[in-house]
Amino acid sequence: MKIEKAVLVAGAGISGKNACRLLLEKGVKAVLYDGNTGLSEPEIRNELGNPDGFSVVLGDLKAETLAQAELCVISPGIPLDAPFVQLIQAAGIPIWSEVELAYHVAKGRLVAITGTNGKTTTTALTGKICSDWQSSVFVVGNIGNAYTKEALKTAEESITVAEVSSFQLETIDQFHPQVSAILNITPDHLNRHKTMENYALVKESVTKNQTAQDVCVLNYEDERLREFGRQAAPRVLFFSSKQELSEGAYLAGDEIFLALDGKKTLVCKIQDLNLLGAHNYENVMAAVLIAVSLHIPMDSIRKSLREFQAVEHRIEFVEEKNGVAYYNDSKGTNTDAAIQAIKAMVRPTVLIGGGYDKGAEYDEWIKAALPKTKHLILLGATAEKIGETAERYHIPKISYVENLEEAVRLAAECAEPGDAVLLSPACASWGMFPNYEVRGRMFKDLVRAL
Ligand code: UMA
Repeated sequence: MKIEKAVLVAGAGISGKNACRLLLEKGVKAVLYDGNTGLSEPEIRNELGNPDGFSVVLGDLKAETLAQAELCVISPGIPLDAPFVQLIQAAGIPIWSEVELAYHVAKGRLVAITGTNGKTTTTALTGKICSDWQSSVFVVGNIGNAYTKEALKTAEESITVAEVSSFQLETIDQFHPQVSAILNITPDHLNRHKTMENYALVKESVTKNQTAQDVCVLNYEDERLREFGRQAAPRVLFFSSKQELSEGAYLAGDEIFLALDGKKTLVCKIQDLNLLGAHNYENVMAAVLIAVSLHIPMDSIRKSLREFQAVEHRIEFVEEKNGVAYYNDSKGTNTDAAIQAIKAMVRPTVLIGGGYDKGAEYDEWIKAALPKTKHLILLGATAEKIGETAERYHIPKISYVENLEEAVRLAAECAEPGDAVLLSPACASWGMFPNYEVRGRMFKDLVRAL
């Protein structure tokens, strides 16, 4: 990376601040820009240790700031059609994703996991399998730990396991994982990517620099990915939760098998895992295929699989109160994830949903919820739209509340012993909460305080 002028880093969140730290450590000047004038410049400077060669610009992006920059590193939350991004593009300044910047300085092997759902669980599980096997492992990306925070700590023997979102992939250039995985592609973030085709192409671009020496793990049951696998450049390894494959990983009854190079191996029984639901067995199969591609021995993989616990906010059991089981699925931020969560419920369920409006349709989710949901409690910007859909499908009871406190109170009042209460919003938390983690933790606190 040869930079003579400065790098303009857009977005002063986790990605932007860590990108600046990395640049400054490499002796490159950084200008951190954020549209939010409510942020405090001295606070940001302090947080970064008041370094030389660093400035902060808030509010409007001016021509003199643009003139200082020869590269822009963009945070994933910033859409490329934001007016200030158009100015950067018009000035001919190349735009790199924050993960692209990290990739340029990182060493060792890179695993990049994407897909609409399951990527956090698969990334966490793959990270555990890798770190149980060797010491230098970094788990980064959309999971909440910026890749730029860890990239300079990596060495030739390191493995970096990155969860990458479509937002992060939109502006990659040379980003080149040795092993990639696309777990599934179902509608999400369509307000940003506009069409399903665009969204799918962005996800598939995780393989764009891969060659025949690399591996891409794909879901055989996703028709688009099955087709994509036929013409992808890297070696493709499929997994299937529905049928036996001659090459790849598959679920048969309650057993997961690996078929590779003409040899069939029993990986584990689903009873050996601490994970619930068919989608989780897919995540396990993806992690196993990634791990064998990294030449981690099966005995070590098996031990890690047995020890792994579900990630926070993903169909996470909170507590049983008065015979009612409470589950936190705050990470169910789209309808597909929420469908998996309601399908995993084995009791009559009081379902809490609604949140930020990403322009989704709720029919499929409500249809999946119908057999189990006795009461639907809605909040947030999408409450009314979901409510209208739920009425069309005759969900037995629908209530509207102002906030999560009220939702938990009402759920506790109407749930009976033997029921479940599930927070699985099918929507992002934005608008009411800074992120799904804050929403999930608040839900757990409210449940524990009942
Ligand atoms: N901003 C602007 N102008 C804009 C939009 C945003 O200046 O038009 C500024 C905001 O004022 C704010 C900053 O950008 O100060 C925030 O940047 P960001 O939204 O990219 O947030 P980060 O803190 O950098 O977190 C990002 C990811 N966030 C998003 O993609 C929205 C985190 O994923 C990720 O964990 C983190 O980088 C580290 O890699 C979160 C997420 O919600 C969990 N991801 C989406 C999802 O999983 O569905 C994709």
